[in-house]
Order: sequence, then C-alpha cells, then structure tokens
Amino acid sequence: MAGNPFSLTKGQLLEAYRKMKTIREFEERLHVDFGRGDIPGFVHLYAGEEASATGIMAHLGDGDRIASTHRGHGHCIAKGVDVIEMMKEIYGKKGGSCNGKGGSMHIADLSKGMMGANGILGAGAPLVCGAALAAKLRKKGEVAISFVGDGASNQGTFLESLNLAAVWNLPTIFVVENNGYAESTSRDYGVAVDSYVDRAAGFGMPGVTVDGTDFFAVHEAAGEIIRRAREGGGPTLLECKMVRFHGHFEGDAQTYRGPGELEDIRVNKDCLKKFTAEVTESGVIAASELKAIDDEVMELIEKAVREAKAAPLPTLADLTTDVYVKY
Ligand SMILES: Cc1ncc(C[n+]2csc(CCOP(=O)(O)OP(=O)(O)O)c2C)c(N)n1
Ligand SMILES: [Mg+2]
Repeated sequence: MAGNPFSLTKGQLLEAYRKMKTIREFEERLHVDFGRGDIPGFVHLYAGEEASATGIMAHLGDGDRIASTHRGHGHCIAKGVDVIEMMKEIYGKKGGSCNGKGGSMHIADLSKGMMGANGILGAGAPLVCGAALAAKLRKKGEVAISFVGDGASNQGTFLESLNLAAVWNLPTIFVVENNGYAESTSRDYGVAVDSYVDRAAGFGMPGVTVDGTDFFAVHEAAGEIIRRAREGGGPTLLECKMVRFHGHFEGDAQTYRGPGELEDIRVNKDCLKKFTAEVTESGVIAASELKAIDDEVMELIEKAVREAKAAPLPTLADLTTDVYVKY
C-alpha cells in the first residue's frame, strides 16, 4: 500500500467523495424528474461545480455560517443539510427543510449554519457580514461565508459587503463561483476586470483564484484563508473557476454554448472524475471502496425521492406558521 500523498486522511477523502457524489446524483436525478414534470417551481442545478462547495465546507462546522445562491443544493448538501428533507422541500412537501414552503431556491437549515439559498442575486453577502460580525463578537473563532456567481459579483450588495467586511475586519470569505455565465451572458462580457484578485485588492483584501474543478486546489486554498479568518486576519475573496453541466435553469436550451462545449466539460473538466483518478491512481483508495459509496448514495437518493413523492402537501393552515421568529 502506497503512502498517502494527500493532506487529508483516507477517511476525509472518502467523506469528500461521498459529498461530491451525493450532490452529483441529487442533481442528475432532479434533472430527470423535473423533465418529467414531477417538480414544481424553478430548479438551477449545481452538477459540475461540486468541488467548490465540498472543498470549502470540509473546513467548516455547524457553528460556521454560509449564505448560498439560487444554485444552492450543492452548498446545502456539503454543509450537512439532510438530503431527504431537501428533496421534500424541492417537491414542496411537508417535512421538507422549510416544510415545503420554500422550494429549491429557499432551502435553509439554521441548525447546520445554512442561512439559506436565495433567489435574489447578491443578497447573501450582506447577511454574511451580519453573521460574521456576530461571530467576531462571540469570539469562538467561527467564520461566515457567502457564495455568489460571476454574474452576481457585479451586484452593489456584493461590492458594498466587500467594503464593509474589510473595514470591520470580519471573519468572512466571499466565494465567487465563476462558471463562465450569468444565465446566457458570458462572464467576459459582463465583468470588466480579468481577475477577481484585482477586484479584491480594490477593497483592501487578499484575493485568490483556484481551479474550482480541482477539489484539492479548492480545499488547500480554502483551508488557508479560513484559518486566517478564524485567527482574526480578516476577509478574503476566493474565486473558483468552474463549469456547470446543465443549463442555467432546467429547460434552458443553451444555444449560447460553443460547439462541443458541453461534451468537452463533461470529459475534461469533471471534478468527480478528476478526484476519482487522483485517489485511485495514488493507491490510497480502491475503486471498489468508491463503488460501495456510489451504491449507498444511489440508495439514499432513491429513498429521498420515494419519501418526497409520498409526503403530504402543506395545508392552508400551514400558511400562517413559521412567519415570525419565536424568541
Ligand atoms: C437581483 C437579481 N437580479 C437578477 C436576477 C435574475 N437572475 C437569476 S440567476 C441570474 C444569473 C446569475 O448568474 P451567476 O451569478 O453567474 O450565477 P450562476 O447562475 O451562473 O450560478 C440572473 C440574472 C435575480 N434573481 N436577482
Ligand atoms: Mg455564473
């Protein structure tokens, strides 16, 4: 048995694989079920982007908070939100993360530090400034992280939050998940600077760019900047360059893609394939161990869909529950 060349233990590697695979299969199943007309509302899939959520969240505990985007399923799963409750939520059923009243774009679980997916672009960043300020005052070394896409990174709320976080030296990280598109608009058409590192510098904070299809690159960079934030070193902007396997939303014809682009990203930029190749070729993990996880994940997704379909819809009386916070 070869030595372990990774900075993660074998157990941590297996856990990372399980998370990425769960996100992938959750999303691929939604793709099919949405196409069949089983799912109400709007769905944006995170497939292809798993290494970002998983590499970052591997460093977080339940006391660390995150605010997600409209493409939030991967962030939720990586942060430890219950997969069956998530599926029920997406199906709009009772027993879902928000009892079926939120749907795909509003999944939240405060017990896991997941403050919510969000249909409003850039809305998570100011929330995270508040959570990070609370963390700073509590002095327990907790951090708060917001995710935005390349498109949402142009929102005033996001840019104001960068300034606030730098001025207050908050324990926060602003992750820009750059998948190259905002809906059908290419990133290069919508963002004037070539590098988000330059943008971060304009707000007086460090910026780091990583290959977001490489779990190990994300994990290493995130580990360093989260550690610095926990120790009082302030905020950082982390850009993860990545690809999305599906359309902007389910039903998007993707006519803006170049010829062969989708095939190319599935073959050459699949974070799960890259991870699998690295850990098996190193001899640290056997293909059969990954296969065992694959089987468990498929069983979990199947169970989640079965339970989501069988669960009751919210009733009229449920409309007036959970409207106000109880203290
Ligand atoms: C404030 C606001 N403006 C516009 C929209 C409509 N909208 C939803 S997603 C989207 C594109 C987002 O692109 P990006 O931030 O790159 O995230 P991605 O979808 O690529 O993950 C837009 C314009 C919105 N939801 N909120
Ligand atoms: Mg984008």
